[in-house]
This record gives sequence, structure tokens and C-alpha cells, in this order.
Amino acid sequence: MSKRAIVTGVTGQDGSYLVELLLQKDYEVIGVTRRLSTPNMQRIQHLRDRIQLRSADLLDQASLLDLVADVRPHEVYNLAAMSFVPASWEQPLLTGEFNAQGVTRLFEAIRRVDTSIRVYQASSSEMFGKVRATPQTEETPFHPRSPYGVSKVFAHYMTVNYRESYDLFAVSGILFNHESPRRGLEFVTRKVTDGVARIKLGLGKRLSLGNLNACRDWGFAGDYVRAMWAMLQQDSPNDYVVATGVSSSVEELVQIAFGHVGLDWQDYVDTDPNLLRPAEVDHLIGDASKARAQLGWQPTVDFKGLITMMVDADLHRLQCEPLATDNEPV
Ligand code: NAP
Ligand code: G4F
Repeated sequence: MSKRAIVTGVTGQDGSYLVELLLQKDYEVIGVTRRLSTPNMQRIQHLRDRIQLRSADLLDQASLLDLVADVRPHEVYNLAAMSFVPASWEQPLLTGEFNAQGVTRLFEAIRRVDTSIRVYQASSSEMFGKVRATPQTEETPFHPRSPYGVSKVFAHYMTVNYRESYDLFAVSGILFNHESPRRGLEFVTRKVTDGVARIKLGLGKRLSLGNLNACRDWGFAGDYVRAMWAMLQQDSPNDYVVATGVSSSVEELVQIAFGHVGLDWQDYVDTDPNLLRPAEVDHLIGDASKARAQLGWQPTVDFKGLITMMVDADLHRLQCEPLATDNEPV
């Protein structure tokens, strides 16, 4: 009998890669969407006839309860969130409603329907923030630096609490930044690769960025969803850091991206103080030894491979569709 999984955030970057993985593994997949005035299905268009879509919202307890009660899944992957850090300063309360209380609502729905359902919570390296140790592991204390980071710390501890209080198989995947050609255009990697492709094709002239010194441990989203799945297949629930163990600066990112198309970044990049954050996370680098040892997980794409893959995908997309403003579906 095939397993049944609910994926919240199915229209997002990670949702689309996770669904592909689950379908390869013969899962019946139920993707959760929320009502929008304009449908946002670009990333899962190629999967639409192989999954079911159900409407529910992290803000609405009844919708989550109905979802879990009707579907009776074996596994739930909670990827839905307000995921853009700068927006969390503009809407801190809404960020908390989605990312913190929204997770509590989902856990309440699950525990009321069936405590044997396994749950993955999408936690984040943003929880480490102003880092207390380098590299960061599952044991590193948190010091979040944005309402987003704070909301994810709340959800992380709710995951631990539902595990300890109700014996739920609930895991927190502490994932470092992961990117792909399906990354939203507002995140720095995709902003750069899209900007480089536009400049190369004569569709743009310059690129404005914020802090070029910030460093992140960047990996490929397609690799990271394998770790999510593996966490729910273990004998007991545990929390895991997922990272490449290599940290690069935003400046290195622009060097690689412009260099890939034969341009010198210094001729095209401006820095804009309006893009600096009220509090920055300066340097993240993860130690995924536990995931490597217990899940048998390892990344397959390095930083340069990731950025050149994204530049090539944006060049291709813009050559096919020069007026494109949104994400490339696949
Ligand atoms: P993403 O592309 O921004 O996708 C977010 C998803 O959440 C979208 O499908 C969005 O739906 C959905 N969503 C937002 N608010 C919702 C609500 N109130 N009810 C139901 N669905 C809602 O994010 P991602 O990069 O795939 O990340 C997936 C998860 O991993 C997020 O929780 C993120 O915080 C976390 N994470 C990401 C990274 C990373 O580097 N990518 C690292 C660590 C943790 P719409 O399409 O309707 O907006
Ligand atoms: O690409 P970013 O916006 O990602 P950030 O803030 O690290 O968050 C992402 O990764 C987290 C995991 O650690 C996720 F939890 C979260 O949901 C999201 O997916 O910014 C990366 C760095 C920052 O230090 C930022 O200050 O790039 C710097 N940056 C410099 N110029 C910029 C820009 N970021 C953006 N978005 N746009 C700029 O122009």
C-alpha cells in the first residue's frame, strides 16, 4: 500500500521538489494551497495531474482540522510559511500568526485526529542568528535576529513539545539556505542570477544589492528535500541540521554569477543602504554530521555548481520569454 502525505507550502520552492521526490517513491500526495485571487501554480504545473490539491490556511484552525481528518495521512510535511526575512519586520504579527501559531494549529489538528501521523517542521538556520558557536549544530543555542527567526524558534520548540507531550513523531529540520532555479526572485541568489541574465541579454543595466559581506551556507533545494523525507523514515524522531558545511559571501555569489557569463561584477553592482536589514545575520555555516551519519544524507551540488545552474536557467527562461517577471516553473 502506498503512503499518503500532506505537503503544506506545495506551491513554494521546496514544496515542488518534495512532491517530485514523494511521487518517485510512489506516495499519494495531497498538496495544500490557500485561496489567492490569482493562482500561483507555476512550480507545480508539471505535477498537477499526479497530485490532489486541497485548500487550507495556517490561519484557519477548522480548515486544518478538516484537512487532516479527511485525508488521514501517514506523513505531514509543513513547509508553508512567510519565508522572506525582510517582510517579517514589516509584518511581525502576521509572520507570527503564520510561522508560529500556524504551526501550533497544525499540530493541534494532527494530535486530535491521529497521534501516529508523522510530522516534519521546516525550521531554519535563521534561528542561530547572532551565532553562539561556529559551525552550528543541533546543540548550538539560538539567538534569532528577526521576527522571522523568532517565529521559527517558537515553532521549533512547539515541535519538540508536541513530541514530548503527546509522543508525536515530530521532527524539526534545521535547514540552512537552499536555492534552485525555482527560488523566489526576492531572495539574494535568485535576484542575482536573474539580474545577471537580464544584463547579459541586454534586458537590464544594473543590479542593486544590500550587504555584500553577509555569508551563508548555500545548498541545492533538490538535495535538501531528500533529508526531509529521510527524517520521517527513522525509527525515532529527532532534529537535524542540514547544510553543506561551506559558507560563501554575497560578494562571492556575484563574482561567480557575473563571471559565468564573462562579465566583471564591479561594473554592474550598486549597493543600496535601503536594502540593509535592521539586524543582520552575518555568518552562517552548518555542521550536518548528524544528518550524514544517521540519515545517510549528503549534498550533490556545490556552491559554484548551484549558482551557475541558476544563471543558466535564468538565461534560458529569459531567452524563451524576455518579458517574464515571475518564476520559471521547472
Ligand atoms: P517559499 O518558496 O516562500 O514557499 C512558501 C509556501 O508557503 C508557499 O507555498 C506559500 O503559498 C505557503 N504559505 C504561506 N503562507 C501560508 C498560509 N497562511 N497558509 C498556507 N500556506 C501558506 O518557501 P521555501 O523556500 O519553499 O521554504 C519552505 C519552508 O522552509 C518555509 O517554511 C521556510 O520558512 C523554510 N525554510 C526555507 C529555507 C530556504 O533556504 N529555502 C531554509 C530554511 C527553512 P502561496 O504560494 O500561496 O504564497
Ligand atoms: O537570500 P536572503 O534573503 O535569505 P535569508 O535572509 O538568509 O533567508 C533565507 O534563508 C533562511 C535560512 O537561513 C530561510 F529560513 C529563509 O526562509 C530564507 O529562505 O538573504 C541572504 C543574505 C542576507 O544576509 C541579506 O542581507 O543576503 C543579503 N543580501 C544582500 N543584498 C540580500 C540582498 N538579500 C536579499 N534578499 N536581497 C538583496 O538585495
